[in-house]
This record gives sequence, C-alpha cells and structure tokens, in this order.
Amino acid sequence: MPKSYSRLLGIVGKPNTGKSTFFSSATLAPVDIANYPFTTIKSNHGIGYVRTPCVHTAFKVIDNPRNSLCINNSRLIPVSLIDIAGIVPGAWEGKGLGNKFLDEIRRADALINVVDLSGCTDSEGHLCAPGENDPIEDIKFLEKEINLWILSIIKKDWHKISRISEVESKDLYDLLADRLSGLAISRNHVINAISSSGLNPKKSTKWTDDNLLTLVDSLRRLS
Ligand SMILES: Nc1nc2c(ncn2[C@@H]2O[C@H](COP(=O)(O)OP(=O)(O)OP(=O)(O)O)[C@@H](O)[C@H]2O)c(=O)[nH]1
Ligand SMILES: [Mg+2]
Repeated sequence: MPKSYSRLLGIVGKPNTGKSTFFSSATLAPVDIANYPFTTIKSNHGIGYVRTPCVHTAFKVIDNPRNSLCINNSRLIPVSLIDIAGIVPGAWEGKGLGNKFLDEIRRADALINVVDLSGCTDSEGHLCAPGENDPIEDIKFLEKEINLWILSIIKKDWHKISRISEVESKDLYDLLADRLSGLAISRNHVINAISSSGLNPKKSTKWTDDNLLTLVDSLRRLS
C-alpha cells in the first residue's frame, strides 16, 4: 500500500492508560501491555483499517481500488498508527522519558489522547485509588506539554526569526512555516494562528513569551 495514501494517527497520553491496548486492537499487532508505567519505550508502528460501505455499489460500477481494499462491498481504508511512550507532566523539559519521542508523531495528521476515565492512575501512571486522579487534568496537561514542545522548537530560532522579519522585512509567515514544516504546520496555519491570536506580524520582536504561547496554542488547534 503506498504510504502517501494513508493518514497518520499518533496515540498519546500519560503512561499506563491503555495506549498499546488500543493500538493492538486497531492493528492486531502483538505488543507489550502491562499494568505499570513505561511498558512502551520504543514506539510501535502499524496499520489499522477504517471500514465503510464502498461507493461502487451506489454508482453501480465495478471498481478496482489501488488506494484501499474493497471486500464484500466494504471499503477498508488504511490508517497508519504510532503508539508512543507515555508523556508525563514536565516531559517538554526532560521529565520521564523526555520529549524526544514526540518527534515521532510530528508528522501525524491527528492525535488520539487515551485517558483513564476511572481515575485509577496518577499523573505519572502509577496506580492509585479509583477517582483519586482527575481525568480532565490528563487532557489539559497533554495539551500543555504539546504546546510547550512546539514552543521550544520555535524558541530555538525565535530571536533570529523575529529580527530578520522586522529588520530585513522578510515574510514572517514564511519564516515560521519553514521552522515548523516538520510538524506539518503550513503557511496558512501560521497566517490564521497569528491573526486569531491578535498579534501584529510587523512587530514580532515585541512579542512576549505569553504571546508566543497563545500563538502556539492556536497553531496546535488549527493544524
Ligand atoms: N479496565 C481497563 N483496563 C485497561 C483498558 N485498556 C487497557 N487496560 C489495562 O491497562 C494497563 C495498561 O495498558 P497499556 O496498553 O500497556 O497502557 P499504555 O498506555 O500503553 O502504557 P505505557 O506504555 O506504560 O505508557 C494494562 O493492564 C491493560 O490491560 C480498559 O479499557 N479498561
Ligand atoms: Mg504502551
């Protein structure tokens, strides 16, 4: 199956929430699953299939699809999945296994955050009494970690980018899109995120850390 046909989904979340269990069910790949944090260290890659009625029956034609399988009038659409190591609060600055493995999901079209709704696991995935952990926090912290990870990528060159754009009148949208192209963030995403964050693209050297964080949050939502 040509790779470009397949969408990429990253399976993320804090440790010990059932990420690998979901991955294994969706791909039928046998992977390590256990009731403690960091069972998965090296990421698992596989392909699952979304099943949908094939359009050829509605069009009353015989088809010969090359981008997916058609079996008994059902189209099986391939979706690539990556199951990565658990993310803990502070991962962006190296806590737990750090954020290096986030690089593996940077090209993902979407992320699935697997959350333990029973609240039986603390913020680092260790077992606790049912309900002791608030699952809402597990959603908020992951968004924050991903924001801080994107922010750290921008900040590596921010001084240079903002100065070049302002002093040399280079296109800020191009410069930022270039910096973030590895995260599947496009120039359009950058334009829309800057506009919705209410930032002045001509005064980027004046943007504060909080401004950048607002921008990053908007980029994550849009891309
Ligand atoms: N009750 C319940 N347990 C589950 C569910 N899904 C997974 N588990 C159990 O949760 C534990 C952790 O599952 P894993 O799939 O290894 O979790 P993980 O998120 O991949 O863990 P790490 O790789 O350590 O981050 C295992 O004991 C699973 O059997 C579920 O839907 N309900
Ligand atoms: Mg796992």
